[in-house]
Amino acid sequence: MFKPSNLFLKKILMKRKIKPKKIQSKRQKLASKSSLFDIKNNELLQEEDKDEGFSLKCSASSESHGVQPLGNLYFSSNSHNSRNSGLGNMQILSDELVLEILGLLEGTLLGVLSSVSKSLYVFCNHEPLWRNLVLEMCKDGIFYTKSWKNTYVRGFKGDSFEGFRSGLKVRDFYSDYLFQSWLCANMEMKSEWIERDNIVRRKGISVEEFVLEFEEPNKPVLLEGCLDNWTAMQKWDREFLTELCGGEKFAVGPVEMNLEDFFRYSDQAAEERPLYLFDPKFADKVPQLGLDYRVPEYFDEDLFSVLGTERPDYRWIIIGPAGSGSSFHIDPNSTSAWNAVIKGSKKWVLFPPDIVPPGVHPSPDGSEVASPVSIMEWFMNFYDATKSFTKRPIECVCKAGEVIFVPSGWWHLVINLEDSIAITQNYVSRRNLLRVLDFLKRPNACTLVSGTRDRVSLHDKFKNAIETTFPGTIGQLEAEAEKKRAEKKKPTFWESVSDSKAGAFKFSF
Ligand SMILES: O=C(O)CCC(=O)C(=O)O
Repeated sequence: MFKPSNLFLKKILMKRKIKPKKIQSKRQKLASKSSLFDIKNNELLQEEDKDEGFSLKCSASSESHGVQPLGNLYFSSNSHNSRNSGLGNMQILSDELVLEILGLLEGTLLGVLSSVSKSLYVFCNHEPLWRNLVLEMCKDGIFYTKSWKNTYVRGFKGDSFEGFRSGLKVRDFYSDYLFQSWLCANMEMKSEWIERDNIVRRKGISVEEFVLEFEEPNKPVLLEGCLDNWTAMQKWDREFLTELCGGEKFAVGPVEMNLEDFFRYSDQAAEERPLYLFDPKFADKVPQLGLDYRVPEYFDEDLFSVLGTERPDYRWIIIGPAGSGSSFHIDPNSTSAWNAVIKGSKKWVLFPPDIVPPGVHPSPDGSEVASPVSIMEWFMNFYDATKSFTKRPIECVCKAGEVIFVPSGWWHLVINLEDSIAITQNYVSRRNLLRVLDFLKRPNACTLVSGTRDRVSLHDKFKNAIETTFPGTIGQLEAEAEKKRAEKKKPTFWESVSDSKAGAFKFSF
């Protein structure tokens, strides 16, 4: 079916002197915003809304191979899209489908196919295809150089391989999907996405205040000044960590990398979803890492510890380049979390449990709570929508030395604004114990529970261990919760004296 691009619609509507309505999908919206992209000058020219411009990173790669957004096709003199002619019968497939098919091929075949036509050259050089090949091939170490394709070929040819010369530019290739992918990898965060800061900040509050104001009502807070005594704050930087950890390998997505290799990758990474080091076993691997920080006193209660070595994963070291981060998700097992920034800074966007962020579609059974949309794509296509929400998200930039409290069930998205190092821990305290037990008891616990192999029996094991270690606690919490529920239901004085339907007093004389 012919789908007119947004720019095309705009032109027709302008001719008819009708203002275009917001009829476009989010992806089309992006395509229209960037439809005046001048690929030669690497700059975005704005037609109308000056504030809607994007700027590219200084390091922006020229590996776009000349791909332009579809809207530009309507400015071209010959209306020829080499994307289609070079795909032959495959041109009816969407870009995503073409890439999915190419994703079934191994590197040599991709290389051969890339010489068949200009179009296949562009598709076969799509970096995520090569990234997947490298990640599949090198489970235990990656020597990243220049690009994923380069890294793949170097893996076979060895150090003598000097690398590809810069890529070819293809004329008249228009594709919103490939253009957006390149743009997301190479654009800067806009200042308006970073600036909004409406989180409550506290310094030096007591544990009781924290519990009363934030943990009990399940509200986020940014805590300042509670990492001052951390050795990690003074010592941790990439040189120190590389030296301390030696050749030890850490979990980086589906692979394991040592820090030297990971930092080499970080320095060159320019992609939509940069690799992120996220390791739950860091303190077993390098015990000194676990000794260089101390859990802030607000989070001392850690009820999962009653399970000893059988507890689900609960703490992670997180290291990533600017642009890396975590797309929208809810934390595992209904736990709450704290996240302490040691180096760098992180932009946070949080939505309460009753509001699903725009662009996120959790599965009905709750087993899939992660967002398929990349972080950059979310900011480009969905951030604006939150401006009209009556309940706007909580936002902030968490800097080195600061800790954010992420309450149970809150959706959150995080992007590193600089190269960052952080520690995060998920925990259960008396304030969220009942929520966690409820979660572990759900009928589909085998798909919901995470961080442990023993998903189905975790509920019973945890409940029994709590009963043994803190007898009566669960019963007491249940009684308190019941009392609160009853209080909520109890009519207020005004409700009891007024007729809610008529809005008039019940008194009669
Ligand atoms: O990327 C980050 O630092 C945030 C991590 C996070 O959201 C999490 O651990 O749930």
